[in-house]
Amino acid sequence: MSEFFSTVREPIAYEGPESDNPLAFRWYDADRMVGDRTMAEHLRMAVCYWHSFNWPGNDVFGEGTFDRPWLDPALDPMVAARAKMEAAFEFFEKLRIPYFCFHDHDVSPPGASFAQETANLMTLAEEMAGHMERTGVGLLWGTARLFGHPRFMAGAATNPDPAVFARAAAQVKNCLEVTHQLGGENYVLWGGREGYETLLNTDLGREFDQLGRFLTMVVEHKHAIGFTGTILLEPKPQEPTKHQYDYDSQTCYAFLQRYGLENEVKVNIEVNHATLSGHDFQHEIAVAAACGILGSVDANRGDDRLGWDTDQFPNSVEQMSLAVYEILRAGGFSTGGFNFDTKLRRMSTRREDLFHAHIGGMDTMARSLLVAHQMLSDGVLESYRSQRYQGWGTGLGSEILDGTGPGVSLASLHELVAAEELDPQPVSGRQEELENLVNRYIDRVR
Ligand code: XUL
Ligand code: CO
Repeated sequence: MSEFFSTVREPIAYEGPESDNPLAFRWYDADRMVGDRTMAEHLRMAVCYWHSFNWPGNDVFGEGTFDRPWLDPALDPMVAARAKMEAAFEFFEKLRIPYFCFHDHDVSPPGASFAQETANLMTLAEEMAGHMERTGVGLLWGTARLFGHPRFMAGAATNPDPAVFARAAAQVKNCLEVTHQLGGENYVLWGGREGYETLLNTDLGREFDQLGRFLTMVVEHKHAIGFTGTILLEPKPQEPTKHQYDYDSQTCYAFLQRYGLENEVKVNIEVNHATLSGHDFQHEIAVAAACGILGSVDANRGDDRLGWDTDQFPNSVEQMSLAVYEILRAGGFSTGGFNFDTKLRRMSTRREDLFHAHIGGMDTMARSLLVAHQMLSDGVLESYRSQRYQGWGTGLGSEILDGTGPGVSLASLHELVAAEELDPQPVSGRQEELENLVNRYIDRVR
């Protein structure tokens, strides 16, 4: 096999925070124990196939800028797919990343017919299994590309034409089965074009039911084939459609409850999607955790001044520490992990830039893990929180929650307030003190 990333001779190693080697980890030390798990086990990081290997670096105004020879349209598509796969696994191995994620069409050309599409995917999945076996890299999740082809322009499951729904269902069946064969730990459904452009031509209620039916069929098929991974919805508020139905974690939870799927499906929260929906990333994690649907994360970031999905590599330890804190507080990942759903900038044209980008992202996650773990194990924030809510554990608080004593009704509470002249005094929320505390942890952690 000829090397594609030939300027990176050795697998990336941990050298510690003092290292100036740009091709070394300063924080990510895979086997270091953090509490009861290693860093690798906590973070379960993955490279995404699409932005890293299947995107030429084009944008709406300009052509591809990256050196990705397998994307040459003159090549036989199966030959190109194999070259791409070789380069991808060389990258995974040299980066020492434990997982990757893919869309069916990232790894396999769709072909001229559905039969061809299916045959290509089955052939290439088998070859991918060989690469996985050889390198020890696992599959965090698979997903089907239900938004690129013109047939999906008005949605896949939410399309006005049931034949498009059927075609999408067939594609998901293939991809779910391949994910299962490859030992994938999750299966993701990002609602690519499940949304609308204008209400003038859209029947919202009908489209909700179509989406509910589709997801129910996915869950039924998961059980039929014995797939034990998690099915994940990926919330996003807009882009490509003006309004996407899986707007944010809370919207997804309401949708899952409506169709009786809240115990079957969780969410894959993406940082940049969270910020596009007007929330902090940390908020999205906390909502999902509170609803019991926290599944996995697409780790990237947006740009404060741009209102679209820039998918940049994460580099804010503060942002990630707060989110990892919420994840650890909820018990950590089970089947989920951190997938780098991230794009290089178009000017990062050296092959090696893909390494620098991922090393920075992995170090950001590792350092954030150390901060979050230390904050959680010291219990400082938790003791503030429990002190703040202590009134709800006993006496009046528990009577209100249980509907007993004076907590039975509005009328009984009215009686209590009138009889005792209840006049609770404001208590400081101590926000700035807590923010300073987080910064102290970021400064001190090693
Ligand atoms: C799109 C996005 C996708 C999903 C997988 O914004 O995040 O890459 O993660 O389809
Ligand atoms: Co994503």
